[in-house]
Amino acid sequence: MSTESFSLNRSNVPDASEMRFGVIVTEWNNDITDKLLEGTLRILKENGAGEHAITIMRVPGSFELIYGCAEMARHGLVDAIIALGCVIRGDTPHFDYICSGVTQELAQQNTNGKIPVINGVLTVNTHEQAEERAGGKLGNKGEEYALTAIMMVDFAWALQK
Ligand code: DLZ
Repeated sequence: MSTESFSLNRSNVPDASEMRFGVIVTEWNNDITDKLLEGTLRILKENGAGEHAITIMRVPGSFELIYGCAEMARHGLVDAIIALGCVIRGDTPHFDYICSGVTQELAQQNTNGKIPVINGVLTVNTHEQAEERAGGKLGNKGEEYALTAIMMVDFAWALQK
């Protein structure tokens, strides 16, 4: 199944009114990441998250999401972090290094850290593919990242009961 035909079930989303979220957004490709942010905020708020419960911070590029997420988690003020970035393939191997570095490091943070870190980094071949996924014909992936964050906080809290 293509990932493009997959979507999360939106009918039974946990209440997010007591949840606190960190959203870290890259300046690189900010025409795309700002749209991902819009989608993320829309869904967090639609499901009850208050304005005051969402901390938004910016970092230069996707590589800096690693440090940003680790530091935000260390401060312990949020229940989940959503990392929003967009890496577009260029003419050099830089794309591969950034993508694998960010993916591995965010995975490590999920394994070793105390809160879920949602990988909201689009990795695409062209700017057009990014636009399609940031409010274009394939929807806004920021919405999926928000739903995922809510579901993972609910998961974590269910284990604490
Ligand atoms: C350097 C770079 C390049 C070429 N492309 C992107 C990109 O498409 N998306 C992105 O988020 N960041 C890019 N960067 C910047 C790196 O993520 C990082 O900011 C620098 O390598 C400095 O650590």
